[in-house]
Amino acid sequence: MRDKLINVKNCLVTCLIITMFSGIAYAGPNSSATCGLDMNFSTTDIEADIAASAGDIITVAVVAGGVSNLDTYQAELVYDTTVLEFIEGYEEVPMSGIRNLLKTNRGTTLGFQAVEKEPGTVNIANTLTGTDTSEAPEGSGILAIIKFRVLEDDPGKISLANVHFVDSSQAQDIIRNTAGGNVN
Ligand SMILES: [Ca+2]
Repeated sequence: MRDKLINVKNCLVTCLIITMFSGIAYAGPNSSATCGLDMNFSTTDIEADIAASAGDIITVAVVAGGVSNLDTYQAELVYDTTVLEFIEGYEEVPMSGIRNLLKTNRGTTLGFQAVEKEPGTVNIANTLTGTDTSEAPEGSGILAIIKFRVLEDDPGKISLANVHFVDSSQAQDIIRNTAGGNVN
């Protein structure tokens, strides 16, 4: 009886260790990366809030932090449709000296998109051409620039959802450390 209990216990410990290791194996190199919104792209500080009135146009930057060999990203901006209207998205604004993070190491990108897939949700995605690790950037930078029209004087918010980063060896992470922004 005692041997059986010890066997059951050993089995439970083994199961626990397997679960822990598979958990570690699943977390890729970007598991601790961040993704946040800078509600005013024209200033260098990252602002979580912007003051705006009906009729104003706000330009929001999607900013990644702590990435490792980033090759591809996808994210959703979820916003209040009563307060905000999506206008357009860009991967960078060269005239303002704003380059896309993916191009940091002279790589070229393919298929940037910022598409309103349903009212209140804009999907952004972008990828490096090829999978050259030497072109895949480290660190922090701009993933997208998104313009919204403010429809009401009421406060509204934009949050990030379904953020996925993929590195140059095709290891994919869901980015859980995200930060949205507020229109006041
Ligand atoms: Ca700013």
